[in-house]
Amino acid sequence: MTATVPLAFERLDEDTMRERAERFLAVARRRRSVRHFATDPIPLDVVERCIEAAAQAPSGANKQPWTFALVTDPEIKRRIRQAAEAEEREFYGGRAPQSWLDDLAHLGTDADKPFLEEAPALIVVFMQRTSEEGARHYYVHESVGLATGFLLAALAHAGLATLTHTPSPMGFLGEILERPEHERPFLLIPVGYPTPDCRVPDITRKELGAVVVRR
Ligand code: IYR
Repeated sequence: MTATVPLAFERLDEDTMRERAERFLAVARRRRSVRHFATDPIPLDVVERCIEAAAQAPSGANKQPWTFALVTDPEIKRRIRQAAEAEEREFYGGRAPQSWLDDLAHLGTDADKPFLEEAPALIVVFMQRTSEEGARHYYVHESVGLATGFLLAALAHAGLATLTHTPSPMGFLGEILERPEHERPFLLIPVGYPTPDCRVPDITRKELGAVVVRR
């Protein structure tokens, strides 16, 4: 048993709780996946603070099985774009079953991924399947998923746009970013400002009644 410390927890009055829940819901509602990024620079110190927020997520046995590669080097972004587009051409050109392509049609996506160069930063989230020494990690997908959720929320809250991009397969990210064998790419997240004329698909989220069951 490790030593314990007093919990830092503030009980809020209910009106304050409601106000904060509403404000966070507004941030979550406004967040949309963006595929058209301005090339304007972004404050990287803000992005780093958001990565720190992500790294506060709970994880199996507190192993914190994640690495965030923050990529701003134009040459590395170019290599990532080239490799991603090569995989995506295979995906759109026959690897994906027609039913999958049908499900994506309303998003208007294709194999061209200019945002991988246009966005001023890419965050590549890696999951550590084991520790560097080969010790066991637990609930790795759940843990890294939680940290990634924290990251997307923190970036949206800080005023930055993101895309959750999953070129498949994405083993090339470990190679280009020279990550060790025990790490596997989890998600590729372009970060930046949307272009002024950015448009997004006209989609909606399910209403509360469709996602909650009360017992
Ligand atoms: N990885 C491809 C295809 C794609 C798959 C899903 I599921 C999406 O929600 C969106 C796209 C691409 O990025 O184009």
